[in-house]
Amino acid sequence: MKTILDAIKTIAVSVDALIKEGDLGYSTEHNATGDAQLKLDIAADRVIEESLSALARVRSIISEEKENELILDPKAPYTICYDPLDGSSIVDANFSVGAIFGIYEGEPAGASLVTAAYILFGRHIEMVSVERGNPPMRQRFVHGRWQLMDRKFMLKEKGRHNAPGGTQQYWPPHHKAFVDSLFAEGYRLRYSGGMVPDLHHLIVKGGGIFSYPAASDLPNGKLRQLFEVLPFALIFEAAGGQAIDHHGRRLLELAPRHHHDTTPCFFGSNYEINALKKAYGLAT
Ligand code: P6P
Repeated sequence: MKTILDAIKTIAVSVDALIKEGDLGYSTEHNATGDAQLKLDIAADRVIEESLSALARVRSIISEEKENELILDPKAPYTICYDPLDGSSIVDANFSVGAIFGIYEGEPAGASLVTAAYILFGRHIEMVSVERGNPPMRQRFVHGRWQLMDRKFMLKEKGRHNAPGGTQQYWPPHHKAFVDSLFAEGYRLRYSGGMVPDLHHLIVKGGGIFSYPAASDLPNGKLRQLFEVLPFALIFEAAGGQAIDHHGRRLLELAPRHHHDTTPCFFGSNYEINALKKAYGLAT
């Protein structure tokens, strides 16, 4: 697994350079979910595909930017699912964006996710990785080298930040009432529209909640299970938090039928997730 994580570090530096120099224009293409693709999406995807294809022990790679799985070695153990540039719709505003990786042993699903990692392209490059069972590992790339940071990064029982995703006018009433109840308790709004910076912020600040509900415009949510949701579920659970769907199921119990399936998702500290379960009429 170290070889794969080292490759992701090298990818981080290459994609960061692309973001800084790259063409922010749109291509004529669309990804599997129908999103228009930036030339940067395609360039980042190409860098990652090239790097991961050169690794041993990788059975296949599945990109958010491509419809089909790329089979590399049918006898190898790992399938790597990745979102090469998450938040490309905010990169032109110079907001921080990220890349997300889920490494699965066997058919990709919550139960087969063995390692999750994300890269945050911010003031400096930061990588967070969690291997199932191992403590979380947090490193940042500053002044040309990777520095190991605090390994603990545990969430507190209760946080102070609320990151509500989606379009409010399409939220179900009980979700709107839940989000408003946190603000009425004094929670601060922290939402950039980039999943990686928004969830990284909760981890660094020690808690709170990120929510992307089932809504009338997106009844199955927006975020993709294999490339976005399941990797962050492993990371949040490793940090002592919870990661559930709108039925109260642990996200790591999900098994998508199709590679690009999405799901409503909630990530956060215990207090906020339990409050959401109550608002949704779920057992706590
Ligand atoms: P909304 C970015 O497009 C993304 O896929 C995630 O990075 C982010 O959390 C979400 O969509 C934002 O969606 O509907 O709140 O703008």
